[in-house]
Amino acid sequence: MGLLYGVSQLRSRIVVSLCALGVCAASLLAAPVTYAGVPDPALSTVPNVLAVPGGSLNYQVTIVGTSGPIDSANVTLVYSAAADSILCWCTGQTHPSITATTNASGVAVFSIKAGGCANPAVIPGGIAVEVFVNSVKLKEVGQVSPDIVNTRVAPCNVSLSDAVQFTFPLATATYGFCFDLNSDLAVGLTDAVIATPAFANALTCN
Ligand SMILES: [Ca+2]
Ligand SMILES: [Ca+2]
Repeated sequence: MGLLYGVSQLRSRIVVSLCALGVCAASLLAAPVTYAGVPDPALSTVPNVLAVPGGSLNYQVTIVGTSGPIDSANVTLVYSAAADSILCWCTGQTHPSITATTNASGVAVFSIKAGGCANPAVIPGGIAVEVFVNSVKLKEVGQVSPDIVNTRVAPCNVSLSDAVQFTFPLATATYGFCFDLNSDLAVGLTDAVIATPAFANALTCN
């Protein structure tokens, strides 16, 4: 923020100086200031983290700046201590920080081997997952998973108890943070499509 303010100030000073010399040009005043490679939260797509025991569901983010998609950006998910402690982590899954890199379309794909739901609204401190792009914080999100009844210690598993929890919200399109697997702020068929294979295959991990 300090750097952006500094650049803006400097530009203002240059404009004032040139105006004082009588060469103040409308085009100079109207010159757009863009910062290539700086992610814009409003243009980027960062849904709640989707995780499942075994990691067979992809979690995808798209990082976009004012100049378009940002290639080769380092995207890091940082779980708060509170969230980290209530989720179920498969052995071998690094945490609380997980990193992936964007491609030319600005897309970074994670395959997170974990279970459990982390709703920031009900977590001590109010933060579940912070999303950093090239070390700059872009957004705070939560985590969702078909493994909603989670054991908190491996083995993590998707079983009948999880399916039972999902049945009513999916059947009645009743919104709940933990049941909205695709982060569209609704619970329905698209979430069922994501969850059903996890239930059918009883996904698990040690
Ligand atoms: Ca479970
Ligand atoms: Ca949904």
